[in-house]
Amino acid sequence: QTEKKVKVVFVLGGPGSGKGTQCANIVQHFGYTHLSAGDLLRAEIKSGSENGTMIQNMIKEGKIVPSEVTIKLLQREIKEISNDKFLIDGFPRNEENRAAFESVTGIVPEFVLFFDCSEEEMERRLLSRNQGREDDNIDTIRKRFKVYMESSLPVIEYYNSKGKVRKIDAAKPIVEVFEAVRAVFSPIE
Ligand code: UP5
Ligand code: MG
Repeated sequence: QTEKKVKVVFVLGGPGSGKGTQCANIVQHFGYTHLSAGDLLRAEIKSGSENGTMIQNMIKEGKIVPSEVTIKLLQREIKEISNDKFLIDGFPRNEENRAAFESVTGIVPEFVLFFDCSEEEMERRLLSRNQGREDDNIDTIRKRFKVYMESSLPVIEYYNSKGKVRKIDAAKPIVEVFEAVRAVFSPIE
């Protein structure tokens, strides 16, 4: 069986930087399929899977779920969905995630969309989101910021050194952020 050839864009940025919001816009305008690693993990908790309790505890502590769990969920979607263009939102979150995804799937991202936003603004957005996410409380938000700075930013730096990062000023209003995002995607479509 031949592996299907897919195009992947990683969508990275801090908690509350607007990854999910802008991915929805990219799906509408450019025909990608949106895979949010966090959404897949939260669905896994709800499904009552054997890993559910472990995932729930990790998310509550803002910690990064073991990569084999996340990669399996992403891989299942990529295999089952009959599209060849995917936005992978919120993954890879550390060096180990990045290296494991590359070696397990053989997929190298086309580029990395990076939403750059201040912690103050991200915190404001997360505290007013009101979607009942168990990690949207000030204690967990602080932990998420710390993990982001220590583990996730180095991944962005790695891709930056390879010339793959497309940096977006994500502190602006949603419509203006999408104008910048559109400018990144338009030339390649
Ligand atoms: N909003 C959005 N854009 C705005 C703008 N320009 N101006 C004003 N408001 C704006 O947006 C957040 C809120 O801000 C919304 O209310 C929105 O309307 C508003 P959203 O688009 O949801 O931001 P996003 O970046 O997607 O924020 P999210 O909270 O989803 O980011 P995280 O990276 O924290 O969450 P994720 O779901 O990716 O991960 C959650 C947890 O899962 C992690 O902490 C970790 O424990 C676990 N996880 C793993 O272990 N491994 C993974 O690979 C992925 C997740
Ligand atoms: Mg999100």
